[in-house]
Amino acid sequence: MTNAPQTAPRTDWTREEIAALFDLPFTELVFRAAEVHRANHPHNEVQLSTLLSIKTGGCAEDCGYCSQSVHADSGVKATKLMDVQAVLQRAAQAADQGSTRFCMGAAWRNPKDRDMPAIIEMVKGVRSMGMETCMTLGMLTPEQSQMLADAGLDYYNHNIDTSPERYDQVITTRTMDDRLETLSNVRSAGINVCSGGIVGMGETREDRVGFIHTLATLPEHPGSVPVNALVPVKGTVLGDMLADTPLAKIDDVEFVRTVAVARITMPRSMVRLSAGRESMSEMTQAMCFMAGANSIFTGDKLLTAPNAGDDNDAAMFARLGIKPMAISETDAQVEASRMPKGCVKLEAMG
Ligand code: SAM
Ligand code: DTB
Ligand code: SF4
Repeated sequence: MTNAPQTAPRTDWTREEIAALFDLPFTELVFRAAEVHRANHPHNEVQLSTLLSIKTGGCAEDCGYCSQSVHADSGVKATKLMDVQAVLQRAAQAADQGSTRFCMGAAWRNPKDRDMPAIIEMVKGVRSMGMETCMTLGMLTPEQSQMLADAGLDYYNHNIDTSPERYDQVITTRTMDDRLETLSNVRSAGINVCSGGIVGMGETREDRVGFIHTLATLPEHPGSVPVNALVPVKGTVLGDMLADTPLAKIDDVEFVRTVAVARITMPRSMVRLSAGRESMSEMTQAMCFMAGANSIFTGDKLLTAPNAGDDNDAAMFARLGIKPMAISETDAQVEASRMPKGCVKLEAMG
């Protein structure tokens, strides 16, 4: 970190202010984002999270980007909820590879009460390995949020995905307000919120402004903000739309701008360069790190889509001089206070 004063988070951003950030000359925007990043986070350090799909496919929701929806013709097979021991084995492998957060995702509209005991065992088991835990299971009731909080869940991922105006063109089986209600339930239970969305779904600049505005004006900024680049999957509404209209694709400069605006408006949050890195050039990823992205998903696979892979990431980190972030830094300070005594801090990726 630099000696520059840390930027106090503001939750009163206006759309005009956010639009004006997007409109800045590119190098000015990235420069400002880098300043905010350095004042609030260790620079040249990127946090590593690992994803595991604990229940794949067969989801009743109709999210237009998702390979796991029953409404898509993507060829993804539906599976049952994984066995707890199998999940813990995968978490141990991730810890060995230097990952500090283990994110477990289920293709559900919401978890059923009968699923909760296994889910809770997964949270407790992963925490006992000294990793941070994250789950993304769809909508949660206040009671389910409290059960997960009591089990020690560190983060809950629940994305708002796009602007309020565009939401019903992407998903019709739930509303943005449903999404915000779950975020409120999670926050009230004392779990850290992880919420972001997807860019490159054919949305307008105004939608990207609305997307960031919604996140940056939540009662508290999410601890983590995943910025996904759409992975266009054949057989999904949006994957097929983009294949037919390539001009609707987002360009790399606009993607980096979105990361930079997220960094400036939510200075203390971890901004995660999430899905879509597999087809992103190293230079675009480097620009995202410059613009304040400080977290990635590691490994060869996201939930169903390919990811960059540990070897490629280790080589990229070496070339860029980036170090994996230890668990004790930045937002992990919050969870560190909740870690069971005697937990060992993880060594960085070798
Ligand atoms: N079912 C839960 C839910 O929707 O909240 C959890 C899993 S869901 C796959 C998690 C997030 O992954 C979505 O909210 C979306 O932002 C992201 N995602 C899904 N498919 C994607 C794709 N093809 N490209 C980029 N991001 C995607
Ligand atoms: C998030 O924002 N991105 C991750 C995580 N949260 C769960 C998921 C990305 C999924 C990419 C498409 C797939 O693997 O199917
Ligand atoms: Fe289901 Fe989540 Fe995919 Fe939507 S994004 S279809 S809720 S798994």
